[in-house]
Amino acid sequence: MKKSFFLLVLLTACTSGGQVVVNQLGYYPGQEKIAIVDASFQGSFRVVDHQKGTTVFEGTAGEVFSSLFSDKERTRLDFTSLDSSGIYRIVTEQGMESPAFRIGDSILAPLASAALEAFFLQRSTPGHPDTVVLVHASAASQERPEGTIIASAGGWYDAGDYNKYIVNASYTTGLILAGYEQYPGYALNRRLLDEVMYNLQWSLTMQDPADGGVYHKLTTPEFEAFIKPGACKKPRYVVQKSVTATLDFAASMAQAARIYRDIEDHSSTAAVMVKAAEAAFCWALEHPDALYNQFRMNEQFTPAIQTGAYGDLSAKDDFFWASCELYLTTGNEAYLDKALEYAPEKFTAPTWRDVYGLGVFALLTHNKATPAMKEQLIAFCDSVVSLAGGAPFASSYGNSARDFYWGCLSESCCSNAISLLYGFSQTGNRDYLMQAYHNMDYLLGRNPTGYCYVTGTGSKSPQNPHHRLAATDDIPGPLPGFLVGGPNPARQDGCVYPSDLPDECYLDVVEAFASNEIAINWNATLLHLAIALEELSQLL
Ligand code: 9MR
Repeated sequence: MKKSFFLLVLLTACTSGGQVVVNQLGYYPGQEKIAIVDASFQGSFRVVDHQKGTTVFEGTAGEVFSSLFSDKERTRLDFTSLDSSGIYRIVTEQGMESPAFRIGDSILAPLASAALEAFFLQRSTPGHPDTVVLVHASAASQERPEGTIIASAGGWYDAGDYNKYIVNASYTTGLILAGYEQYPGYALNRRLLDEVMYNLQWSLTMQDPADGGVYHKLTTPEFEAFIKPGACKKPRYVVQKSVTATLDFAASMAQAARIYRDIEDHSSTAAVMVKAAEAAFCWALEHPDALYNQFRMNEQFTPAIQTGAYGDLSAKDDFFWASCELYLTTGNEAYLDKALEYAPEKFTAPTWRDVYGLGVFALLTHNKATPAMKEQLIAFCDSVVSLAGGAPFASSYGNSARDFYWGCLSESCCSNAISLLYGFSQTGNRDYLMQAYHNMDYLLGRNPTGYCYVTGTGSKSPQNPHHRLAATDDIPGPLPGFLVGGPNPARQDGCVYPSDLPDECYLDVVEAFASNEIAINWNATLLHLAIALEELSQLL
């Protein structure tokens, strides 16, 4: 009794709290390999063969870092020099253990293919055939008065809901195809192109052939309940054409036309796409102020539309992205002039709301970026890398309370890492490369909650995402390959969360749409990043 009391005191003196978190998928042999003890800890640790229990590496705890927004401390365990392939776990002197993880090649290949197949699972057919879609009053035109029936079949559901939104869909295909252009050697690229084409075919139906404008979204007035797709009865509408949807459509169609014109079975669609893109751009030039404002729309038209708004206060970034893609595809210098007119003043990692980065990526890939754009990207990468020095989880992401908001794991953690890799391709700066891997480590388990935030992956991953398809398919567990939104202290869902700390404000229940939804744009960042890191692992 006395002895165990003494042991307990000793243990508490050396550490408080106590999980050891790792990237649950593992590490490439040449990668920096860090595990984190979720407490202040001094002492030794071992990496052991997961099955045999034999020790393959011994080390001592590294630096202890304090969180900048909580009173928590975390300790680094560095085992970078272990580079032999195998399945391992970490055991500390006091007996704390990490989940099992792998060291070896092709670590992220299964993640990339799961993230790709997640798009297949999100297909809206046959659940919603969308052969009978009504033109909403806000979208009525002479040729298509209110109530006109159009067909708008295909396309992926946006997220946990069953609607289809052009702004987000265009960002999604744009970022995936940017990855295709940047990493042409990826083994599943043909599959990727076919899957992306499925969504692009739907996007084409969202353009009004009479004037080139593009409907902002295809939606029910309110979100459907958590019912099977085939059981949904609410009418579906196309609503108001918007300048952001039209420009994002123009950008993604121009980009796709450039890529698919050389791909067997798709070249005829590519010809249609470039025309659609140019017509859309013309419409946008004539309607630069047609921003989507759902609140104002609902004051004028019925039925009121309450689903995701994807509203935006500015279309400048959308003008930029569309001009860049149209220039690269057509070679028409007038588009280059437009791109320069709307060029950003600083680099920002791309999100559905801010697509400047997608234009910059396209220009970089085709060696057409201006020196200023390159400098801005490098300044961005340097500032991201500078955050990693004292980072409790050895990642540039997650060190500020502001890193946590709706969709943050995609919009910040993944999107920053993708941008770092464009910086790496421009400069060869290996700090950028290494930090991109560290962001992926954060995403896949080396973080405060210990969750690997991708469904069906790792040893502790979301089981109950806010995902109507998964929740109603009569099969226990989630659909695999989906990144969830991540910790979000704003908690717009009103759920009771286990912690108030920004980086622990994550809840794995179906109702928690503010932290536990899935979405195609978030998966696009996951897919692009997983492919990039898998392809670049040859350089480690
Ligand atoms: O990703 C969007 C996020 O940036 C917004 O803060 C949030 C609230 O407007 O909406 C998110 O997008 C949702 C969309 O509006 C509807 N489908 C589900 C999307 C993911 O939550």
